[in-house]
Amino acid sequence: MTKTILRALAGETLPTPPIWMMRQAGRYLPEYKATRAQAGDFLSLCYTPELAAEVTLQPIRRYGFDAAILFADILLLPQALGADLWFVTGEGPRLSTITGADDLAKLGPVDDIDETLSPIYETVKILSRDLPADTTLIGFAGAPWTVATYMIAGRGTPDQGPAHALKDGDRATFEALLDRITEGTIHYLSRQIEAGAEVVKIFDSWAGSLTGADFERYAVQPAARITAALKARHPGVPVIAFPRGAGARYEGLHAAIGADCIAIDDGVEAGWAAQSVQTGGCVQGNLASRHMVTGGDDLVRETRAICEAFSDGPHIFNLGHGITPDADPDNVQLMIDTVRGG
Ligand code: 1CP
Repeated sequence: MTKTILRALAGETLPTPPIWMMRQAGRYLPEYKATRAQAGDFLSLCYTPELAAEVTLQPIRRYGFDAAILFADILLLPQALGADLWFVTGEGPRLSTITGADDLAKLGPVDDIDETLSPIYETVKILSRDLPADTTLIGFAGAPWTVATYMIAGRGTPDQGPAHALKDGDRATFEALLDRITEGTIHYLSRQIEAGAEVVKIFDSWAGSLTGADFERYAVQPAARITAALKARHPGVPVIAFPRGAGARYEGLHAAIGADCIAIDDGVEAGWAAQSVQTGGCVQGNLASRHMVTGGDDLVRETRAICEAFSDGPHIFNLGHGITPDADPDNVQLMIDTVRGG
């Protein structure tokens, strides 16, 4: 096994951590904006395999990252399950809402999702053919809780209020929705693996708003169920889990989820994470995305500090969350040079 990302995920401590970046294909890159304009709109970009593969490859060509992440979105699965989905330019995603059992009953079966999602599998196939031999291909999906927050509210929300309200007010409908998304995610990620994804990542961007027993029930357990099902069907394919905002609850998550790698945000200190999280397996993340905007000495110092903190165990260098559209592409190069050159 020569790919550095796969070696780190298998638990190897490497002298230089492999590197990729959340949202590495995105609006901070002029070449992304050009291809997106060619596609017309964001969803057409996602569903046109040649163009989705092209934007996935752009940051690999420019920077030589060790991994490429499939270009798609976590909200394509809800659309495949029958939700209406559209994107309002400058604002973000909009979906039909789920406020009770009647709305849930309108969703379609998991068996039908490939009718919508087959172009995504085609993108994966193109990428597994066209990526450089040493670049790892990562597939992904949203975690059930995070996907549910968008399906319930019909949009992104600062506090996930509508999802918490359904959970606390109509638990049966909420749990049935989570189950449907969990089953859909297992199917969707299995198909990505069959098409050529070598690693899969589960994005739980809003895990941090789950408190008490809800964190275990609705963040940990669904991720564990997805991971176990994938491991049964595709032994040897590593899983990265990203329960963003978990704080002290990051401790023990490798074992609780069964994941090969836990991605951590920038809300925890790297030294603490090395002691408390990395002891369970590979870690990834932690550099604040704002350094890609501000650059300079702070970026170099923080990048070195993270590499140093995680140098005694398996580590993949990454940001704590996605790069933002106002980032400077030169700062990304500075981060990479710092990781690779010291
Ligand atoms: O205008 C544009 O070009 C759209 C911006 C954009 C992009 C580039 C969206 C809309 N999605 C994406 C791609 C995307 N989304 C990827 C591709 C691969 C890569 O990382 O390079 C991935 C992995 C995602 C995942 C995703 N989508 C998450 C989880 C990760 C995270 O950032 O927390 C979430 C929450 C979404 C929903 C979504 N899609 C797009 C936006 C703007 C949002 C957030 C909406 C909100 O909460 O308000």
